[in-house]
Amino acid sequence: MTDTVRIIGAPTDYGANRRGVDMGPSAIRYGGLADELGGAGLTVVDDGDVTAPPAEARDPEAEAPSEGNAKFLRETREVVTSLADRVAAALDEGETPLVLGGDHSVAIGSVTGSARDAEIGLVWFDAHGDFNTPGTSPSGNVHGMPLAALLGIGDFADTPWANAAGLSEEHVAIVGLRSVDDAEREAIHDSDVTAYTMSDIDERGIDAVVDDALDVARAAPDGVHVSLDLDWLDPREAPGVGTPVRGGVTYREAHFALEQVAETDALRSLELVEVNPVLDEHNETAALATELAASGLGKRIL
Ligand code: 6HN
Ligand code: MN
Ligand code: MN
Ligand code: MN
Repeated sequence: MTDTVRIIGAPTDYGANRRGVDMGPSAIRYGGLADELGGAGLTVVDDGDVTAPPAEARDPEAEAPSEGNAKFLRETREVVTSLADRVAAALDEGETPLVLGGDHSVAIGSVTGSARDAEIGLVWFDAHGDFNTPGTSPSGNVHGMPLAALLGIGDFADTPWANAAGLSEEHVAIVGLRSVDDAEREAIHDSDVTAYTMSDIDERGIDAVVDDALDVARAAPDGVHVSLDLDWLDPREAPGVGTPVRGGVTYREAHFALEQVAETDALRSLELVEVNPVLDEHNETAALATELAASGLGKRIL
């Protein structure tokens, strides 16, 4: 990665079931992001937010029938298209994009932009598989679908807006799974994605699992995008998320994992998603996100 980080906010909640995650970018900035990154010796440029009108201003019923059981898919498409352009532009300038969500559907834009004219790997730190499609989703929430969208799984096949051309299943690793829907389980098994559950972390330790996940992603020649859903952490450490699941990684495990990311020197782009300040306690999840970003971007203690 380069020493200049470009912050790009994507303030959406179209993809989530709980309102408030659209305030994530503000909360993360307010939580001290620029100071944390500056303290890590990085030059920080803040690009502001991509435009995302509030859900109230949109009509969720106005979907094309082919988009089926997926709420706000059209609005999501608009946001991820402009986000992808911003991410690609930052990379063209030789900067490292840092995307602030917003719900996890924004990853469709971050990864598509990062994979433009490049063959990248992806590490997805999450309690959830995010492997649903409009046809399998139990909720209709697009934040449960971004990985399937990026890989063109199931009814996402041949949807040009969602397919990241420079991303192959063999270069994708999911880490920390503990809440997977039946159809997602099947789709993950049928894919060439590598998936590690919390049990894998219990059994082998965070070091071995994250090393392996990074090896999967680094097999791609042009670097790694890291997508960090804050619900990857245990809700005791990260209460401000819309879909908390008990039994996540600890504060120290999360930091160690992000330090491993920095150590590989393969990071191309990073995103922090699903911080919901309405559900948070004194902005602690947002502040935690800033610390984890600094670790991932190379902060050193000594
Ligand atoms: N996230 N699997 C559930 C669904 O509605 O599809 C939960 C998804 C959560 C997504 O946290 O990014
Ligand atoms: Mn997620
Ligand atoms: Mn999640
Ligand atoms: Mn190691």
